[in-house]
Amino acid sequence: MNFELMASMMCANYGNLEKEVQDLEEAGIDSFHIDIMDGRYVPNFAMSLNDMAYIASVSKKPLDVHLMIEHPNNNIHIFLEKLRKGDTVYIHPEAEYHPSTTLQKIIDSGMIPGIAINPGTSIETIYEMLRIVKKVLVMSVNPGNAGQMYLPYVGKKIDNLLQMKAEMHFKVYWDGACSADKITLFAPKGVDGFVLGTTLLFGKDKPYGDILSEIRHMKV
Ligand code: S6P
Ligand code: MG
Repeated sequence: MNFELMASMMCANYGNLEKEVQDLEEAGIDSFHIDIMDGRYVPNFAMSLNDMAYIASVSKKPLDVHLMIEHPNNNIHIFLEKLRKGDTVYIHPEAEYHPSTTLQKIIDSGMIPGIAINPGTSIETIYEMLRIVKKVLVMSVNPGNAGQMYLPYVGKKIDNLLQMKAEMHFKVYWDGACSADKITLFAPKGVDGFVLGTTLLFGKDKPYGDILSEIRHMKV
């Protein structure tokens, strides 16, 4: 079964970020998930513009930039300038008056446009945007922190989105409290990728390579 695995870099060891990036690349990670927070849209500050730019400069792997910031249209160009063509940028539609304008900026700059949808956001409110974006990042925890509990009501929304993805041409990604049982259940249903944080990848007594290889060899 083919699915992507992304490393949630806010969970990485900042004592040696370069080594973390190298180790994850050697372990076979598909992309680096970068959680940018502004302390307003979410009650936390995680990674910064400079963290993102640094990882973009030391890795050839794609970046998966998750903007948890208010009104991204005001300053998204600062992020886009530091990315490489083909990187993905997700915005939260609730954080913007005109999210389709912001998504167009992402497209025009050669990046892959995505939306991140919160546990409490229903598909109906973002329906038209599903025709614009290439990726939908479904939050299975409330945005703002790593290490939270999975919110089970999100599963039904993912099932519903998966019904629509072929006709509307988007991919579906999982973000939050991703455990092995979620991958074995949702990869066969059609979820295209999973963001791995403290639940499955970081802070364990095993090398990243062993963890990623176990995930890829799980029976799904
Ligand atoms: C949360 C953020 C996520 C987390 C990830 C951490 O606001 O968007 O990307 O970093 O969920 O994973 P875990 O396994 O610690 O929940
Ligand atoms: Mg995220």
